[in-house]
Amino acid sequence: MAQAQQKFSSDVNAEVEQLDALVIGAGVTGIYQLYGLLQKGINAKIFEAGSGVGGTWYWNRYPGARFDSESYSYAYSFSDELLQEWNWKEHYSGQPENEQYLNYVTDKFKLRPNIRFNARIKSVHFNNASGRWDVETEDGYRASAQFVIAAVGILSANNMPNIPGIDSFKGDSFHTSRWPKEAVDFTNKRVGVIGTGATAIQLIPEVAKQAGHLAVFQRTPQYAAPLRNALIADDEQQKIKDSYAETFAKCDKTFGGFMHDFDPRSALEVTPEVREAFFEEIWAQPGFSKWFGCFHDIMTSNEANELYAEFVRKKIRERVNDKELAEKLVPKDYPFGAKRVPMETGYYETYNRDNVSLVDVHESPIISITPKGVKTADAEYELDVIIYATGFDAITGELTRMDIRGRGGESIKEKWADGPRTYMTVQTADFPNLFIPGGAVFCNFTRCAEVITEWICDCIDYMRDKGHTLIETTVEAEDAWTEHANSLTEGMIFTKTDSWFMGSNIPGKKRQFLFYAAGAPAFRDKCADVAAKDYEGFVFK
Ligand code: N01
Repeated sequence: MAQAQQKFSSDVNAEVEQLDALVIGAGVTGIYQLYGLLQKGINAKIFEAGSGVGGTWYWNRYPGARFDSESYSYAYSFSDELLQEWNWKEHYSGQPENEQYLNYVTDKFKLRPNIRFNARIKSVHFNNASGRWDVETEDGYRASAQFVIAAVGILSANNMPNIPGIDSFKGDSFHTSRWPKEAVDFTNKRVGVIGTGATAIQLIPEVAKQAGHLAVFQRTPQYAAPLRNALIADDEQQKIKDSYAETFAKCDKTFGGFMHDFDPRSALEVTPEVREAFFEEIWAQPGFSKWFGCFHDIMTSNEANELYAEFVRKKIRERVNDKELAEKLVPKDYPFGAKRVPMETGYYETYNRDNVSLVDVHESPIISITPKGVKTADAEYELDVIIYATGFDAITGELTRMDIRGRGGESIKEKWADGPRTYMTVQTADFPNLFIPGGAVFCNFTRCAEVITEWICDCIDYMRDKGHTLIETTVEAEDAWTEHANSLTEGMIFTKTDSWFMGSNIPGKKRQFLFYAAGAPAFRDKCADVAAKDYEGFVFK
């Protein structure tokens, strides 16, 4: 570490690119962050590991990848012109169109010249002498920036399971989040998918249509709910465009920044008939209505939750012909909504196909990957292709895997060994001028990404006005916020099972709810309040 800083502080030459702000990542957050900074006349650039923009929508190009929230509630809201000229084709848009959209935004606002592609970050070190950040990419390109904005996303660092023999497999293997750009042909192939999270549940029906045989290795069944996607007809398109203001106003008011909000009634206060009719009503609606539109107390009361969980189990059983198989697909030992609810299109019917089988690896665990396929405790499954739909080291993973070192030389990984410590999710003490617009708020991603990126732009603008060069959260503010954030999840259903929400899908990671859970409106109010109080909780130099 000391060596790296010395190397930079002695470098007073033009080989090191000088920037006011360096944004890491050209995903949904980074693109809008760059736009905002350039609007304010700040000399800013994105360093992006991929060869194109899109972030999540660049990397996760597996068959079936799509939005689970409405295309028009996930879209950027900052430009009326953009809203009016972009035509979403589907209510829940697929990955190819999402990637096109983000490319369109990049070009419309002339951002591409300020993006350095194929620039995977090797190190980000605070230089005590210059008071700036020294950044180096894996191919040796170097930059010095006053501000670093780590727009690295929340589901970026992938989770490859540590299964013995994983490198010995002779066929093709893919992680869903590193899917190749060329289409993968599964015709006549024996394919295995490991995992049954939201990703696998989108992918499995698509692969099953093509594969010779598909074996799904399931450890934990899911409460998946029908997405009910549809093409957007011309008259609907106009209505969507005419009602953007209302759509975003609605999202601003809801707990999760979605178009759906919890019903204020308790599931326990209504009659069984009213309850069942309401469950049927939300189940028939598209998207997350079946989760965020339910009785509010399904997220806090075990009793209320169990009523809905049983309703969902019944819905799963109705769709699978083989009763024994249906039972394996029905979750029984954790509450509905404790894991992120996957949205599906024909997922359960896929198991009625002759070319699809389910391997219950809870019953008979995976022992190893062999040159021929997957070996479980009681059989070996010969495969041509293995797909790892095994998820992510979420929220903190990309930051802790990157070599980011603050004022004292400590890395984020070291500092967060016992869980993340931030103020407002956006800064961590001893890492001055480092902003994390990371989306660590339980929120429809773009809705809160806009809030925090705008807040960062305003903050930098404020600093320029006042002549400040350095901003840093205080340890006191960080301690108070971390304690407050951790206290919010007490009693919440999320804590009742293991998932990436809880960090417990990653061996050795501290088990705690990783999102700020006070709701999107409370987070937005906090941002506004802190700014109005001259950035209370931060100190400037
Ligand atoms: O990852 P996951 P994901 N042996 O962690 C299993 C977002 N997303 O990529 O549950 C066997 O949910 C693991 O099993 P278990 C969305 O927020 C968004 O599917 O740990 N199995 C689980 O089944 C989502 O929540 C969209 O027992 C192993 C699976 O792998 C998030 O991405 C679309 C294993 C991992 O599931 C992550 O979803 C899709 C092992 N060793 C996804 N290791 C949108 O709509 C892991 N598993 C925007």
